[in-house]
Amino acid sequence: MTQVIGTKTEVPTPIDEVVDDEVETAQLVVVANRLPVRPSSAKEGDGGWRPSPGGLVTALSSVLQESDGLWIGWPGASTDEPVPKEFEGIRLKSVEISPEEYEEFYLGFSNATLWPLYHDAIRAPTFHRHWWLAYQTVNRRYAEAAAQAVETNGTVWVHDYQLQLVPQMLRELRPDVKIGFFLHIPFPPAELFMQLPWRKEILQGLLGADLIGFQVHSNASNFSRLARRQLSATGHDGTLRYQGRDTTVGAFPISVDCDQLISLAQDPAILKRCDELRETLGNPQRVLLGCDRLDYTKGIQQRMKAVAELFAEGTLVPGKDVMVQVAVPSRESDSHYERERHELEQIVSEMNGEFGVVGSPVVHYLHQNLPYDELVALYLCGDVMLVTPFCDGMNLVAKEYVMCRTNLDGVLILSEFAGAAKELRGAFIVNPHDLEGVKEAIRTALKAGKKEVKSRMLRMRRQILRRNVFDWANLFLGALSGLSESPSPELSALADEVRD
Ligand code: GDG
Repeated sequence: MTQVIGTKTEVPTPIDEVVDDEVETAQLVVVANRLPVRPSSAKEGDGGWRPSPGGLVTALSSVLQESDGLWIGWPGASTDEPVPKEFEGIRLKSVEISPEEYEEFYLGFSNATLWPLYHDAIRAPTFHRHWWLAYQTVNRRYAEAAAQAVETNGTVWVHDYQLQLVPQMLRELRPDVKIGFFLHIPFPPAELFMQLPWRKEILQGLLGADLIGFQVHSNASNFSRLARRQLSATGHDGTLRYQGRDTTVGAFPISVDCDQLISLAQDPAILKRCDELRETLGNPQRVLLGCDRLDYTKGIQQRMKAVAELFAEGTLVPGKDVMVQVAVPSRESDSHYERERHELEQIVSEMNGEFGVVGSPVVHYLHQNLPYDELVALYLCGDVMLVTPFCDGMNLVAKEYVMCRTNLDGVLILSEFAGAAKELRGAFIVNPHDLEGVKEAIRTALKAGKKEVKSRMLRMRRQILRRNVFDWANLFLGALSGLSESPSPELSALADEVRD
């Protein structure tokens, strides 16, 4: 067996040198930064492993269980426990990342270079050559793990911005394999992407895939335009030709597990919990809700300022109206995130200081990761859901809220810069940078009659119900498997549907 970890392969390696007979192989391999399991927390106290939260795990778990597939990813830094070989019917293979690589590949290049650059440069991206070196090294490790694990003529589905070089690296090692790539976050326009010193390498890395999926059509167009301009790839937005190979590019908007959300939203225990929460909040007339990872892209501060001004002008009334904001801890060692938290907490405490009364704050702020049932109970409590990111690939919180509102009540205030805004036309769409506009949308939403609220909610629910997260995964994999013959009609139809 060739030892390939950490080396750069210039010449394609023959398949039989890459596939190790003793290594477990699968026809379908998913490669993502993280494994779909996490070590139990100290509170859970059983020292075992639990499924990682999130829609991606739900979506791909069922596909992998059905096909006896394998998931490759990093188990996380917080445990010495050996990773199980299999978890809930999915075979797992871990990729090790050293503490230095965690700093440079993950916190550095992934989260301080690519994340801000791909999110409209809301914070200035940082470029360091040693971070780029670590990004290449770690991407090569994932590519090699995939090359070893996938069966001849099998399929590998690579996920997200941390692993954009994997498709090309894997292609060099395993030219027989079908490779799909899905980007969960936005792909930026040329004006921003061109800042990246390694822009050509990233584009080449992605073009190693047979199919590249984006959340919305404009992201796919940004990519195609850049590939043509920077690499002289030919073709149109749907299919690009580069170095003698075709890559299909399209929009595959991710969705949620509708059945699960509907059933949780009707679960008597969760409904009871919603009543308890309302009571604990002082039985307000209206609950405004925000629920996000604490990230500077999510526009949380701006939204709180809008709500504060509505309290100040009297549209919202302390005691009658309350805001609940859940800010899930995220990337806490990054200084941008630390600052975001401090600034947000300052705003929350100012709001409570100014408008609250003893025993009845106007903002209930939780810097916690809640159990999913509790989150659903909050979705049921929220009369006005505020989702106001400055830039967001899709935003699943918006879709989850809508799917939970089985009574067809509740209004969604949604940023036009979330991918979800392309589909959820029944929301009150806002520009989150326009504070007056956000305030006006909240005023209008609060005044909306029952009939309007119901018709908007119905419209959004119908849209989401057309394609759940399993359809998303199956559409992507179906399009990937059909590529050798002709472009899939589903792919063309989907691309037309989500075209801006
Ligand atoms: C990236 C892209 C894209 C939230 N709070 C809690 C909790 N959550 C869950 C929600 C939802 C998920 O986290 C957040 O998903 P989003 O889509 O809103 O945002 P990102 O984390 O930034 O995700 C995004 C997504 O990938 C998928 O492609 O939509 O644009 O940025 O599912 O339910 N879950 C629990 N407790 C919480 O307190 N258990």
